[in-house]
Order: sequence, then C-alpha cells, then structure tokens
Amino acid sequence: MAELEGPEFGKADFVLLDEVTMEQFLENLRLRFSQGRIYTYIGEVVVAVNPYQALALYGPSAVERYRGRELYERPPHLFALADAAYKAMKRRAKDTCIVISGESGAGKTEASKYIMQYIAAITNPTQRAEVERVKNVLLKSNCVLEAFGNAKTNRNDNSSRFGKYMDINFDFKGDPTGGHIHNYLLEKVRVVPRVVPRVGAAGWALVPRGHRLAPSPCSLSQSRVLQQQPGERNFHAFYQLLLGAPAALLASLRLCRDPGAYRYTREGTQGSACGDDAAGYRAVEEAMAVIGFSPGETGSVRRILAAILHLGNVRFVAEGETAAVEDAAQLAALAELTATAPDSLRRALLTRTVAAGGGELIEKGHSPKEAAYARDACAKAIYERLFCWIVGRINTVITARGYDARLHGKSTVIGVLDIYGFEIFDTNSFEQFCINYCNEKLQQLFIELILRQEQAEYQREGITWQSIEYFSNEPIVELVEQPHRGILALLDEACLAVGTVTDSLFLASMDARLGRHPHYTSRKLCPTDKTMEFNRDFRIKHYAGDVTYSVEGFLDKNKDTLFQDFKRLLYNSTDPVLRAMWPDGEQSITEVTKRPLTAGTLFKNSIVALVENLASKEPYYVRCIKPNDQKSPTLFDEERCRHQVSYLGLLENVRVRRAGFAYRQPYHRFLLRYKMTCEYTWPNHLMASDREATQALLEQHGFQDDVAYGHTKVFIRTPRTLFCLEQERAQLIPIIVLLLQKAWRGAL
Ligand code: AOV
Ligand code: MG
Repeated sequence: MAELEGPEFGKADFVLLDEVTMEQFLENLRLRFSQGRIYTYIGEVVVAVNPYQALALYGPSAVERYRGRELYERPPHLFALADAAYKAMKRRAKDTCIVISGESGAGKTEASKYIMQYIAAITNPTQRAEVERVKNVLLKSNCVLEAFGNAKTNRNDNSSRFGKYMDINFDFKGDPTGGHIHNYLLEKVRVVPRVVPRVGAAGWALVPRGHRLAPSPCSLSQSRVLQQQPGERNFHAFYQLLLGAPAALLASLRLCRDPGAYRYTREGTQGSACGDDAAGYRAVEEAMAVIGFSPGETGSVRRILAAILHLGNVRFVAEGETAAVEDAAQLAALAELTATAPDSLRRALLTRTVAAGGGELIEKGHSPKEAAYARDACAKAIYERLFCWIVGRINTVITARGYDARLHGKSTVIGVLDIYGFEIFDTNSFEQFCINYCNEKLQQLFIELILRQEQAEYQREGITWQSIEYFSNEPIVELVEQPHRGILALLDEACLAVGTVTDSLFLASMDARLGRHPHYTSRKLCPTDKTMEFNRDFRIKHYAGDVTYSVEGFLDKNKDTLFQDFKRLLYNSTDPVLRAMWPDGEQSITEVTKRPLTAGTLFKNSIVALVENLASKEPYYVRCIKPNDQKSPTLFDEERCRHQVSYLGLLENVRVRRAGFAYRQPYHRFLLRYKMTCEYTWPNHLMASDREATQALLEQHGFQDDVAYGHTKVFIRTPRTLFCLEQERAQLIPIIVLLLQKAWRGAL
C-alpha cells in the first residue's frame, strides 16, 4: 500500500502546488524543512535541503521501505531515486546516472554516500564473496578520497576540493562487479597557503582564500562587509598524519605533532579542528588496508605527505647572484623521505637545466624568489600526482575484471556525479573559472535533458503545448569554450605566444575580442564600475550570478609548468610509488620539445567527455539546497534559498513538469500492462487502433481529464492516475491467475 504523507507536511511534489510562484515554492520548502522532511520531488527530480542534523532516515528499515518501490509510493527520499535508477538499470538494461548539484555545503557529498550505501544494501542478497569485496572497496574509497581530496573551508568543514564521477558496474543479476572513479581538477593550490592581501575595492573586506560567498547578487553588488575569518585548512590528510600517527612513526618521518610547525599547515590551525583528525587517521589506515594498499604503499604515501611538509619549510637565502638552502638538516630529511640523492635534490631546488643551442645543456641558478616559486610548484605537483596515484590505485582494485558479456549478458552501469558546486570567492581565480565553467556545462545538460527534450517530445507527438520560457546558458558556455574565440582558446593563445605575455596582456586580448559579448565585461569596457580593477579583472555573467575574476596567475596556472629537473629527480627516486608518479621524468631535457596540453584545455576536454558520458545515460537528478550559512538545523534563510531555487531553474522545472505529463508510454505497452482493468480491452480489444482502446480504458476509469493522446504514446499528467491503475492491476492479478488455473485444470 502507498504510504503517503499527510497535508501537514506540505506538498511532497512541487508539481502539486496551488500556484507555481516563488513564494509558494519557498513556503513549501520551509514547511517541509521545519518538519524534518528534507526531500521533495519535482516529478523525478529530488530537491534536498541540508538538514544540518543527523536524521533517522537512512537505517536498514528505511532501506526496506524503499526497496523495489515506485517513486510515488513512499515519501520523497534519495533512496527512492536510487531505487528508480537501479530498477531502470536492472529491468530495462539502461545505463543510468545520478547527477548531484548544488553549491558548497548543500549536501552533495553526503547525498552521494547515502545513494551508494543504499545500492550496496539492496544488492548481493546471496552474499557472493567477490561482490562483497567490490562493495566494500567502493564504500571505503570515499573515506580515502575525502582524506586526500577534501578540506575545511569556511563554507564547509568537509568541502570536496575535487570533482568525482564514479561508475558502478553491475552484472546481469544486478550485483556490483566493479567500478571506476574519474577525478576532476584537484584544487592543488590549497597545498600552498597564500595570504590574500586585503584589497579595499568597493569597501568590503576580504575573506580568506577558499571562502565561498553565497552566490547571491547582494554579496557582490552591495557593500556588505564580510568578516575575515580564520580557519581554512589544507587537505585533511596532512592534519590526520600529524595528529593521528603514532609517535614512533612521526619520529621516523622527522615530524612533530604540531601543524603550526609547518608552513603548509600553519594556516587554519587557529580554527577548531575539523572533526577528529586522529580518528580520521585510523579510519583511513583501515580503509586503505581494506582496499588493498600494501603496507609498503601506505608507508610511501605517508613519506610523501611528510616530504611535502618538509619541502614547505625549505627556505632560501641569497648567495651572491643565486639561491642557497638555509638549513642543511631540512634538506637531508627531505632527501631521505623522497629517497633521492641529496646532491641531486639540492641541484633540483636551486637550479634548472636549459637547452642551449646545438644540443648543449646549461645549468642556470635560481634567485631565492625563483627557487621558492619552484619549490611550491613542486609541492603542489607532488600532491596532485599523489592524489591521482591513489585514485588510480583504487581503480585497479575495482575495475570489473573477468566479466564476459557473452556469458553474462550486458554489463550495465550507474554513474554517480558529485562535483564541486558553483563558487564565488572574494578573489576569484583560474580555479573558480574552471569550476564555474563545469557548473555551466552541467546546467546546460540539465536544461537540455529536462526542459528542452521534454518540450521537444510534446511537439513531436502533436500534443497541444504552451512553450515555457527558460534561461538558456548556451552563450555563456560558448564564451568559455568556443574554439579559436572562447576565453580558454585565447588563454592558450597567450600561453603559446613568443615573447613576454603577461596576464594583463591576456586581459587586453579578451577585451578586444570578446568586448561585445553580452556575458563578458571588464573595467576597461565599463569604466564606471568600480567593483572591478583596471588591467586585472573581468566579469562573467554566469547563470548563477555575476562573478568577477582576477586574471592574476591565469597564464601561470594554465601553463602549469614544473621544471623537468624536479620530474627527473623524482623519477630517479628509489621509492617505487614516488617513481611511478613521474613517468615523464624519464625524458631528457632535449626530448621535452612538444608542449603538453594546458591545464585549461585538459580540464575542458575532461568536462566535455564527462557531459557526453552523462548525456548517453538515463539521468536522475538531485538538486541540493543549503538552508543557511550558519550550519543551523532550524534556520531557513529565505533569501539564500530563493537565490538557489532561482539559479537552479527549479521553478521552470516545475512549470514544465506541470504543464507536462508525468508519465508516457507507447499505446501497445500501456495496453499490455493495464488491459485487464477494462472489459473492452480484456483479453484483447476489438477496436480499430491501440489508441482508441487506450482511450476507452481510461474513460471507463474516469481519467479522461488527466490524459492526452499523442501520435504514438499516451501521456498521463499526474502520478496518482498511474498509481490507481497499478493498484487495480495488482488486485486483479491474483483473481486472473486463479481463473487461469481453473481453466487449465478444466482443460485437463
Ligand atoms: P557539499 O558536498 O555539497 O559541499 P556536504 O555533502 O559535504 O556538502 O555537506 C556539508 C555538511 O552538511 C556535511 O558535512 C554534514 O554535516 C551536513 N549534511 C549534509 N547532508 C546531510 C544529511 N543528509 N544529513 C545530515 N547532515 C548533512 V562542497 O563539497 O563544499 O561543494 O565542495
Ligand atoms: Mg562535497
């Protein structure tokens, strides 16, 4: 039986609102949030509000309530969505994906974990050992990835600083046989904290790096003063090691317990510790063991983390024209941890090899400033490669092996996407530019799949339809990614240009070539706008709000160069894990002629591939909303929610859904399923067409006002109609079976 909610909980589906207005939408959201009903549907889309408290919604009894049920049979829940995706995958052999979006701290990562937990709970009823192993690795991988890829920001104590798309493969029985994790653009700049200088533009103080503002128009255009808050941290893994590792291990890594002793972890230690780092350390140790990291590999990972901390503490002094390392002991520790020759290490830190004419190589000394820059670039690169190595290592354990499609049928996939949300910082740089571009692409996909395709189908089927206006973000996506003309192309052009090209020259080239674009502006193009700086800022009108980017560092970050000297040094390390991370270190300097793809282009390619992959699957959406900035379980900040509802396009989503029809089926399929509920169609109809028979069936039930008849399909407006048909069918089936059995016996 259906187990629906009472009216005191508001509308379980926004489609049922009396009127589709922002006020009614927010009121319904608020009412449900205040009653702990954090999930609400828009058709098959789940809107989730972060409850900021532990709710008893996810235990084994909840799993049982949702297992195998239809979406509308139970109160809205992530489990219902996960079950729908699972059913589609299992019954119809469809590859599906679950796309989770929303801004920082809205609850995406938690939602993705609950979804995986549900899928793990409902599969492998026969407890096959290999399937259990795969499930364990999939679940435990979250713990490791969060330790290395998440950090405390001012918006979220456990903010994902990388994008994650995880495919789970299923066999013909519907049990997980493997998976694959794709990671996107780790925010490696976080490894090296940089104190953001206070710029007094527009009279508002700056927040520390990494603070994501509410992407509300008011946060940028009005002179709201934001407090500088301490407390952002580096990636969790560093603190877990320092605060959780046994004393003997720390001593062997030449480390002390105090994060304040290391330049890379010093910032953020004033703030409260994020969770319990020591417990985090133990959980990661255990998870790595379950996944199958060998003790040798785990040891290498710890040494690499320690090496990065030591690297951050290396200081340079001037010795004549060039730099020298201040503290020799520091260098010795670093050489030991990276298993490299101390002399090679010193040379890599202080000099770079350049190819002179005629294949000759010369060693050029760094100035202390250059050496410091190269040191930090190296620390970031090591961390990034360590992260990628960990992901790759997990993938080798979960890649579906030994699956023979000829024997076992087609392997199907459920993909779960949990990626960083739209960001507006105080100073927005290359990272925010990439992240926001990624969010534009996902929004475009949402519009494409949910809004545009829906309308296109009605037109195709000849159903009377009033088009819904919605905001298309295609021009913004093009502004960024168009070949030859988009921002990324211009950036690459600037990076490849010979001679000195500076960030501000790149800005000038954008001004010249994009000046007329409706979504692009800069101080030069709009001299009266004092919220932007000359020769530094440009602004993009994103679907979620205006974001001002500073071009400072764009060229550098896009080129993402690391001196070959470092790569060669680390490739020659005798630590097998560290060495494996630097296959490109094998090349000699004269061989390194081909320019690698830039960071921007690599990111664009990976996001285009991601979107293509998602578009090829049947999508299910979770739209997460952050109710307030105080992490309060009771506060519903209406303005903050209004803005999110608006930029997520949820009202348009309701309108399309409402004007439209919740269910549609080709006539013959519909009849096949429901013909027993009508005397004119059971056992077979005698009418001229399936369409007429369907019409007769629905009229007999009195549903004629809730349906429309297309060229090939019947369209049903509300889920409840289908639900009634389903119930009637369920009641009739035992009777029919009985009749058939009698008839069969009679025939004998
Ligand atoms: P995010 O993934 O959307 O942000 P998280 O999933 O990390 O956000 O959620 C932030 C915090 O909100 C969590 O650490 C929990 O404390 C709380 N929370 C979220 N969902 C729930 C829930 N269903 N039940 C209880 N608490 C919850 V970011 O990764 O920063 O974009 O990059
Ligand atoms: Mg997250």
